[in-house]
Amino acid sequence: MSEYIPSPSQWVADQVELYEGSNGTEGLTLRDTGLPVIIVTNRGNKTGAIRKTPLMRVADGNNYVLVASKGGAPEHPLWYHNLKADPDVQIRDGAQVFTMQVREVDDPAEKRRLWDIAVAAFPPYQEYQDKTDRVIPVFIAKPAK
Ligand code: F42
Repeated sequence: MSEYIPSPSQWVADQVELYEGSNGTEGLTLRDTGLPVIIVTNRGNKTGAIRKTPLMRVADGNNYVLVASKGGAPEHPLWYHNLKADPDVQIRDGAQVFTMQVREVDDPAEKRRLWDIAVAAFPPYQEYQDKTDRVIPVFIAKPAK
């Protein structure tokens, strides 16, 4: 078992601790938005450590859409590089935990469809895209075979 290294961002680490510590019964939403969050558990591509990243819950059937927005920051979040290097993840959605595999969505039509679903679930994603020069990456997570 690898070491788990919490996020250096305190509010993020706090959300993970509450969410996971309660087995997905508390800390389920982003601050006061009331909008649901999932927790992605993955491996760091340099440290090999376990990382846990809360993201907005964007569902497409049994799949999840992961949006690497980082609040519209100029650079991709580090978890983007982690998922590119190792696509095997666990996703906690409330009390349920799924073993999943992620893939970055490159196809323009597929990306447009998933982007629209993401913005419907969390409208600020569009503001984040509008304020940054980078194209925000999107992953699709599917149940592992
Ligand atoms: N971020 C999003 O991008 N999209 C969302 O939908 C989203 C929703 C959300 C909801 C609730 C919440 O609490 C947070 C939310 N966030 C969302 C923020 C998200 O959880 C991340 O904190 C944010 O995207 C920044 O990701 P980051 O991976 O850049 O995090 C930094 C702060 C971080 O953890 N840095 C670590 C550190 O020690 O500096 C390094 C982490 C790391 O992965 N290291 C790798 C390793 O090997 O261990 C090496 C990575 C490399 O390639 O260098």
